[in-house]
Amino acid sequence: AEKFKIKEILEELHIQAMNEGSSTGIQSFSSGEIIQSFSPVDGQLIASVVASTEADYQKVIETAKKAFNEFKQIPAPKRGEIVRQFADKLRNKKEALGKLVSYEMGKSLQEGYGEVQEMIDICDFAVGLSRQLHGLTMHSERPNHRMYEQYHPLGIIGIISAFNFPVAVWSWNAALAWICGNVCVWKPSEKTPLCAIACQNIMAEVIKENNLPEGISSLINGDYQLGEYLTNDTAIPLISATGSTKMGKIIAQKVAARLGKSLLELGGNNAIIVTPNADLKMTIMGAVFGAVGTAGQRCTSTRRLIIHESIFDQVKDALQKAYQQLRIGNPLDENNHVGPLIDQDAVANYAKALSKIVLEGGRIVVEGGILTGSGYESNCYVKPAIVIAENTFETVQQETFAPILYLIKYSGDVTNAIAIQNNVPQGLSSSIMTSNLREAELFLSTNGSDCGIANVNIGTSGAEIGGAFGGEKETGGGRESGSDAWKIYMRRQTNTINYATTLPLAQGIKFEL
Ligand code: UN1
Repeated sequence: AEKFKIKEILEELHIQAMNEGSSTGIQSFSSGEIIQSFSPVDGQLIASVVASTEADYQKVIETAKKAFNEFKQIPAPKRGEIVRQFADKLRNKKEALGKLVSYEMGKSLQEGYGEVQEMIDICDFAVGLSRQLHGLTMHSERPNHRMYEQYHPLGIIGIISAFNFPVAVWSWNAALAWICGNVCVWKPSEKTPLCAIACQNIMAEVIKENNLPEGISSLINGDYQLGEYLTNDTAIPLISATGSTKMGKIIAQKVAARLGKSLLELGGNNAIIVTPNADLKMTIMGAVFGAVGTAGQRCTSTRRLIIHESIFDQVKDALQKAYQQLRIGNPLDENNHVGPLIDQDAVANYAKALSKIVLEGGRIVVEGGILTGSGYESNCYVKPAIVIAENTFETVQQETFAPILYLIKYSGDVTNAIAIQNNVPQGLSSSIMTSNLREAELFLSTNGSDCGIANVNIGTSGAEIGGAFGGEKETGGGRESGSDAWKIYMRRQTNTINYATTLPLAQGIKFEL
């Protein structure tokens, strides 16, 4: 394997982290506390970043306001051209940015590149969309009247993103927000500030090369306090936030209190139903990737397998075998399947969930544990675990961001499995493994999965950008990325035009002077 040189990668991405906590596209500044970014891969300090203060925040917002007044005048297809140029640069930087994602966040190199690919894909989608921000034309009930609707930009979009997808989730929001004529202020996770600086630097080049107003894309680094400035600020009409349900509930209430809009993408508790008609080879592949990919730190990670009793032991044995083959270690080494958790807090949460579920009556099938010694110096590496559990256990009802898979038995027909699948507070992703048409269609029907994502013969994670992404219940209800998710980044206006010489009223009301 080629040697990994972080210095060269930081250089290629123009990261001089110390003074780059805040950035308005051209200027970088910051005067707050120091955030140190440690790699969970080897525990090394990668770089330090100076966080933004409230004064820095105010400066960012003033710049963003000015930028919006200019940017909204640019025709949407021209804004699409800006996003096209951004995607071009991402294609050139895919390797460096993918490596930084992998090193700062800890996901496998393949998944790091995959995340950058997701950015490129959403940009392509947004470019096409920039010529398709369609509204409808309606027939007026009055003669010689025309009625139609149009979509206008909203303003400054606040984007709060999580550590687990440190670059892709921002780009789903930013690419759409930009083609819609908005400007963006990004508050990334304080666990992955360098990935954010790298993305901001790439977009800053596009801004400079096109002589666009600074402030189309801004970055503020720091802790939850900066997120609060955004959520409380009436200058921000839309907050798009990805993270825990706990965080989402706080944001939702704060934004609602000022009648702002929010787009929330929160916790999942995703299940695969395995019926007697499942293709077991596909099931094992889908379940193992879903449970241990990104070390179980995707909001779409597979947490639960709901297996029919007639094949329960067979599936369990096959999973045990598959887990024996998993290689845990440095995610930059492409021979490894499972990398580290993000930090030692995450390791503690993993350990807590495993000891609690045993007290609740869970039976360990594949033992977990924290890895130490050579190659595991960061103390962030854990063994993926499998536990036979009941859906009603408290631990099973909660999302633990770690590679723990719960096996749950069902009997009778698939309606029982669907009831178990829906019986959790979260509603993000779900899937069924079956080649039986009736089971599959029932699962997708109104009596089926209550999640925002429902798949057949595919695992719960790894959604494409073309569909709307998000979920119901405690997942927060937001939809981002594909389909018509762009509409939330715009305000809809209904226009009625009278080209008659009289003034007829709607509903046939007569009013004469
Ligand atoms: C997330 O974990 O926040 O469907 C996003 C997937 C990815 C996105 C996950 N495309 O797993």
